[in-house]
Amino acid sequence: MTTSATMTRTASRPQSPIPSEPAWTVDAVLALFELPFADLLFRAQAALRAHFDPSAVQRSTLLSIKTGNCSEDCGYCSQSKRYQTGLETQGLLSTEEVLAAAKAAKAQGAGRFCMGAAWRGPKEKDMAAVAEMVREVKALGLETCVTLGILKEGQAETLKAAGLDYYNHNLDTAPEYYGDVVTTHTYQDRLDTLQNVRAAGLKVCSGGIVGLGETRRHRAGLIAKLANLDPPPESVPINNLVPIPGTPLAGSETVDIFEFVRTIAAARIAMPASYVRLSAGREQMSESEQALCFLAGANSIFYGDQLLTTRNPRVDGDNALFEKLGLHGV
Ligand code: SAM
Ligand code: DTB
Ligand code: SF4
Repeated sequence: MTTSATMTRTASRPQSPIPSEPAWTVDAVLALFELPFADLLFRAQAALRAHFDPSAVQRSTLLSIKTGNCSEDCGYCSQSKRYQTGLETQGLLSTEEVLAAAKAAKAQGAGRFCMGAAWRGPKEKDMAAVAEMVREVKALGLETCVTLGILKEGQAETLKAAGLDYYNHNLDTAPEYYGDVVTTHTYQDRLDTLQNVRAAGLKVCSGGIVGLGETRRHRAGLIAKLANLDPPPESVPINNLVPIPGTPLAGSETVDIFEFVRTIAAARIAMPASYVRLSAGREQMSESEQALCFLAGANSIFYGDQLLTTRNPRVDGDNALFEKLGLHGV
């Protein structure tokens, strides 16, 4: 090929890449919500089966490594210092305390151990301690996840170097509703942290909450936003609000269980290759309601008697439910 031919070809290319259309519009996700329930669940099961063993459920155990006294004003959260929730606060746990909990989680069958801190974001002085926890939990043979809030430049890399697998940072709701839920940080802050996490080579865990007083369109907007991340999060926790007395959103209207199941199904269809986690709120659900969530494509749970500051179903109850449904934990 001659030089001039090469040059002609190069010159005919667009100067900058054409931005690709988002894969999912809010209207397209909304159309999923509006399908007849059986059609929606059928499509969700098909999406699950195209990518996963439909009987395998990923299990993560949570531990709050620093509890309460948080500067942020997230309107659903027991841990904000702005609300009188009666929560007992606790400074950063020692690595020994964390390791004891991680060993117990492993013995119960968890595959991943998730450590959560009630921070706006970690201070530099906290990073060495958290990195040590990650290193030692990883050495037990568990996958590691932390959720520490907004990360500054370089912090995601420090966590990656310590052996971190996943960083959890939820978008929580649609962009246009976020300001009704939190005012002390922005949606863009959340997106920037997810970008830092990705750039450091970590896997992303990001989802949201149903029951914050949002509309169906907001729920569709959250899912579209998550699905259009490039790539989508590997793990998508869908939380049902656990109402915390004393928080501004505690009195939000409860979302009907079928609407919650529809949210799970829409997440499964829009992000077919991601783990969709039936997250907070399981304690308030019957076995049949949880079974519907699994039929709708949920293939991950929080496993262990405690979430961060609230209760989760007991492990023996979960084991019995898995037995009845023919599910197996991974
Ligand atoms: N401070 C960090 C942050 O905000 O990212 C990490 C911990 S924060 C408690 C993690 C997530 O837990 C929130 O983004 C939210 O999705 C979920 N969450 C907190 N309180 C909840 C509640 N009462 N009901 C349901 N989900 C809740
Ligand atoms: C997520 O999406 N849910 C978890 C985890 N990521 C950190 C937290 C749920 C918290 C529920 C309320 C509580 O126990 O404080
Ligand atoms: Fe703090 Fe996280 Fe709770 Fe918001 S959700 S108040 S940042 S602990």
